[in-house]
Amino acid sequence: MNENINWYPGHMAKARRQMEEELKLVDIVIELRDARMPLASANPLLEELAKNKKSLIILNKADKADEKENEKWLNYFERALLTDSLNERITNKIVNEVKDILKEKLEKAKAKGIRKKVLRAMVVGIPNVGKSTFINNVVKKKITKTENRPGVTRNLQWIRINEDVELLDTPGVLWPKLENQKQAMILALLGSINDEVVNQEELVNFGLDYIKDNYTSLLNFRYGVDETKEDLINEIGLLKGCLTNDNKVDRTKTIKMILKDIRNNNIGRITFEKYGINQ
Ligand SMILES: Nc1nc2c(ncn2[C@@H]2O[C@H](COP(=O)(O)OP(=O)(O)OP(=O)(O)O)[C@@H](O)[C@H]2O)c(=O)[nH]1
Ligand SMILES: [Mg+2]
Repeated sequence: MNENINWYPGHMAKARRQMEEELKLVDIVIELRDARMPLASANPLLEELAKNKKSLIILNKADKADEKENEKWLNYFERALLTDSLNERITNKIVNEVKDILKEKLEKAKAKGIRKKVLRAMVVGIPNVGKSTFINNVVKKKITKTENRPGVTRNLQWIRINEDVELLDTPGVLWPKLENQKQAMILALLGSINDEVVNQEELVNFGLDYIKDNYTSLLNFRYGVDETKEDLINEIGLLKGCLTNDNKVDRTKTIKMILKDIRNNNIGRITFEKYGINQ
């Protein structure tokens, strides 16, 4: 079994302190989660941070998740939106929702004769959930750096959407101890934990087992594999011709390929935490 998975490098602790400092300037916290893991991608540190603030949950990468599950999760949360920050135009949806949540505050300020102030939203979430992509989409410019690996953003950065809304991009943060190791595996599987701290073979087997049990036939469609076989990595390696020079299955290469397929949705739209199970 994997050693306990944990990933809390120094830059995350630093980012958390900086976010706490910025919090007093902020009207609302926009928490990005991954629609494929709406609970595992919730960060308890961030919930604590935002507890006295207005907040909005965004289930991002909705295009990668199971559509039926998306609808169920959307109903589960009191205030949430589904987004595809890569392909959808989300500016109006986000700005309108933020203004609606802050309506009372804006009206009070107006009643007191205070000039409408700039609304400030802090965008937070675990690594690689799509915070910087989300912000670029909302502001319709490529301002922040994005990449498909965790830990890309290292500094806090304020970005103006228009004359009345500003967004703060923040580095992805996890928390010092991942208590729930099943959720830690899901986080690692979907790319929010550095691959170097997790046994990749166990990770891929965990993913294959889940897909086989919850989305029967998808593995067969993708690889032509018999899902009842014991060692699926070996079977898939054989079928895809992932072989070493002496014609044995190249496990490392096969594992990398499957992991990429899972993360890039090549197997299908899969939600790794189904609504109503284990919560
Ligand atoms: N399909 C899809 N891909 C997305 C979406 N949002 C972000 N991505 C991709 O996810 C990867 C990570 O995006 P980033 O915006 O860098 O994520 P981040 O949360 O800022 O990551 P850190 O700064 O490392 O914490 C990139 O390859 C994006 O293109 C989405 O809604 N759908
Ligand atoms: Mg980022």
